[in-house]
Amino acid sequence: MAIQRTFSIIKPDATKRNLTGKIAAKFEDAGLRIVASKRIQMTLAQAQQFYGVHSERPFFGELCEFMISEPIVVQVLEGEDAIAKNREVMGATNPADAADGTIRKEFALSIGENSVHGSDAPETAAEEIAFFFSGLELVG
Ligand code: RTP
Ligand code: MG
Repeated sequence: MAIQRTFSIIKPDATKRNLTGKIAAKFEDAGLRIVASKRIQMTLAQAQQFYGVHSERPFFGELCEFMISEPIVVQVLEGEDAIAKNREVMGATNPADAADGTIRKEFALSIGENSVHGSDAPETAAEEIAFFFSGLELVG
């Protein structure tokens, strides 16, 4: 497997509870290098654009409001098979289904307030990285 980059968000429920460092440590412990990182607060328009793929889902409004409720930490993670590795470390969307040792099992509050986002494929990873970061901010 080649070296990949993926995009991660530490979500409002986690930043609010001061879990940024503990979650970042989970990525690093799994062999993912944090090659870019910044704390931001999204506007509603940005959240709606970022989650546009879910615009017809019943939870869309709630999800966008949640994502702008507190600052978030956006990161680019790099490593061998980074996309799959990150999703493994994150655990299942619903913390009730997440495996032991995963971020969502340990920290998530609910299926909505589930502490982290991670890209699901190379195409979405590239789009999501470009949505939040310029080339100058990515230091391998
Ligand atoms: P993510 O995109 O955030 O990495 O998570 P995922 O692939 O595991 O989940 P996805 O199906 O893409 O859903 C995106 C986010 O929407 C919220 N959600 N709420 N209330 C609900 O039933 C529900 N379902 C999904 C979660 O915050 C999920 O991460
Ligand atoms: Mg997803």
